[in-house]
Amino acid sequence: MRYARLTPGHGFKPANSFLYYLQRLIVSPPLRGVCVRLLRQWVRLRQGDSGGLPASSRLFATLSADGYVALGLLLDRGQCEDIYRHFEDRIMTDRHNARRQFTIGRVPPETRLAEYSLRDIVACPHIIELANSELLLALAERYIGCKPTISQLGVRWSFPIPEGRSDLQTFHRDSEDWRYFKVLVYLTDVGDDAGPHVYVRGTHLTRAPLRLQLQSDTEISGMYGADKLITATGPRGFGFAVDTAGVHKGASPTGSRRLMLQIQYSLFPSYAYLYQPEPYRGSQQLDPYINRLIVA
Ligand SMILES: O=C(O)CCC(=O)C(=O)O
Repeated sequence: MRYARLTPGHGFKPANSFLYYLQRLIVSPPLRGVCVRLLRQWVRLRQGDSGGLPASSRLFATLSADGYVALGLLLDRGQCEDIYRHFEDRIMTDRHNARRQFTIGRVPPETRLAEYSLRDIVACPHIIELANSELLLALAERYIGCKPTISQLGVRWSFPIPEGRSDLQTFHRDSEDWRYFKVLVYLTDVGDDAGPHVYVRGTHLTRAPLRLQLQSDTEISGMYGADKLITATGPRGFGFAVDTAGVHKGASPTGSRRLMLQIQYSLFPSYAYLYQPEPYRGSQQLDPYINRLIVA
């Protein structure tokens, strides 16, 4: 999977412009709702449902109402350590300069965000199993309304850099598909100084502008009020589900660096990306439809 930039300002070119912009152009929430109902029915007719456990009604209701729900500890300490060790000598790529590649022991001081390859993520212990766990697939099936597709898998470092900020560290909305959400899981402890995720409650239900835009902290607190902001801090292993069609950002770390896993579930592939699925050598039986974009 090659990552294209979804936030404005980087001359982003989607893998399939027609399908990508088609879903972006329909910004009216009721009209999008009608499209989603028709499209999910089409997927249901072709794929059936996964026959898994029903999602917890509380998780589904909170995600639907707020756009954010805490999922508690999704990985234990030992699993987080296994993941950390797996990536310790793997190469990551600077998100803002693909020519710069390094390991965690040799991060250039000016690096703000850096990401591991899909191949290394699929080969990592616990990640594919978590993405295919009953809890997450049941929530995804309920929220998407049909068998979901895993349309993005990422593991990203955020480093404390005194000046500037990246697009992901400024308030924005994503526009990945007709309907989707992300599960974000911290792989290091994240307090206020480690760049926690910040989400504006309820904004996934509001109309998105036609042109994606970045917004300052002052604009966002002026528009929504500080009490609408959810700041997700938690120990390593803590995860939450978030509908990133709503306004959000990863705060810039001011003290500690942050490692985070990101799993995206959607109705269709994200037409922003070119997918190159990678071999999975683990023992879990995977649903080939749900995993088709990431696992060869
Ligand atoms: O790093 C974060 O917490 C936010 C990530 C983000 O903005 C995104 O994936 O669109």
